[in-house]
Amino acid sequence: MEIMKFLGILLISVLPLTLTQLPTQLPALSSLPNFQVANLTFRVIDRNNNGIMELTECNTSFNTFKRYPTDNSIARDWFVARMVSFSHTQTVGDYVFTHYDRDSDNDLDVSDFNAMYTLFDKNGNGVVVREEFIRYYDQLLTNATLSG
Ligand SMILES: [Ca+2]
Ligand SMILES: [Ca+2]
Ligand SMILES: [Ca+2]
Repeated sequence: MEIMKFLGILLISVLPLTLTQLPTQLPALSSLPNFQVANLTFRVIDRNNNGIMELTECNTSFNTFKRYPTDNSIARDWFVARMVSFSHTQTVGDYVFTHYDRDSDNDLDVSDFNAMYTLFDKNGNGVVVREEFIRYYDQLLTNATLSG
């Protein structure tokens, strides 16, 4: 009896936390259309939520993919594993890595991300706005999916 009461109290104290966490939880990316995945990805990268992906935000995103904070680069295996942990398929992770690795040295570093930034910036005005990123990433994911 005591244990049931304890569990009841535990449930009541944990429940509000679970409920407030639910809306921010991302659905499995593999179940969503690429356009929506691109949209969600932009929302994660655009930390100050101003509709622009600043180069600093691009670099912050690069840092979150590092295995250790002191690393200067990201190896293919680690990058693909991270993509899979976000419920992308292995094929998509591999394709995106190959695309991001602009100098094809099988390592992602900040120069690759800077080069990616100029690719995202379709109109070449020095900033990447939401629409530019979403269009680019949507197409990249579509190509990646087709590659498998
Ligand atoms: Ca921003
Ligand atoms: Ca590289
Ligand atoms: Ca632009």
